[in-house]
Amino acid sequence: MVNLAAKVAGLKLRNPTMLASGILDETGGSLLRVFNGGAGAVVTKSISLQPRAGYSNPTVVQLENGLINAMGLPNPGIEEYCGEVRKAVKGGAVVIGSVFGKDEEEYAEVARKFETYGVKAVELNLSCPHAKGLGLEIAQSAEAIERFTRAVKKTVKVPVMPKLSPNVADIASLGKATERGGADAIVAVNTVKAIAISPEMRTPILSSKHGGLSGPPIKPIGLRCVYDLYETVDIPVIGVGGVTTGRDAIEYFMAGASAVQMGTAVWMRGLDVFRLVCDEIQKFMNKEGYESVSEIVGLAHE
Ligand code: RRO
Repeated sequence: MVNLAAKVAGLKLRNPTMLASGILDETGGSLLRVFNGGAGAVVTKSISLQPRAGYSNPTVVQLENGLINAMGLPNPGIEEYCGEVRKAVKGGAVVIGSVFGKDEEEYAEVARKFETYGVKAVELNLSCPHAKGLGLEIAQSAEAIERFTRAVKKTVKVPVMPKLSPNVADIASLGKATERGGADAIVAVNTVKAIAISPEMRTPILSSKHGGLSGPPIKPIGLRCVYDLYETVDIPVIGVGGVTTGRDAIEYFMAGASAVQMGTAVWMRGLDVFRLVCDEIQKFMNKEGYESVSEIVGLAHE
């Protein structure tokens, strides 16, 4: 009998799939729909202390097999978002709050508020690929990653999970920095810095020019990051980047991920994707004679 239950950094999940931050996570209702659709946990939109308008359109480019986005971190601010989190928590969802800010005090304050609203963990977005001063600069600095992680760890009791960028020279050394800051798990990875050009307009399509690529084209990059982190850190890794099928999830588990997140896959396969992927994972495990996900984690390293 295959058991899909997973435990990541003390967080108990009915299955090892999560909704990635940035999609269908604006309201408590949509978070609940995704959770009731089969996700093991749902990660909120990235939220800051003050509201942010985000960029003007166009903010998303659809590719054949993926997306490039530059939303610009739009969010209503943590206090306004409170009702949405509480609604999802009250409805029974396992909610993880995604946090960003301009300095470590802001990260700590937003995380603290999320905790009082009932989230089971906080994800620190240290990795938005295109927002000046709010992501990539932090994502490339081991010193900043350690400092921001430590500030949040000192403030909340729930598990703290920094989300790292693939747009760096050596992700493993940044993983070590999260560990020194006291992180409970690492989420790897955010989107890959990219650009889309319109030949007719002779200009980049996104209003902010640069954006973040997600979906199947980045799976090998995400897998490499998880593989390298697993070799280097002693805390669990949660894999994100191009997971669309159960087979993709298995590849991430074997690279070293204890759970996976999906975002673009919801756009590709619909809300049922969590149930479908869980069924596909289960079928593979049955066929190969595995009984629990933890048996598979890191197998590609042996
Ligand atoms: O809002 C965004 O444009 C955005 C964020 Br916060 C992020 O972390 N990653 C991304 O691809 N887009």
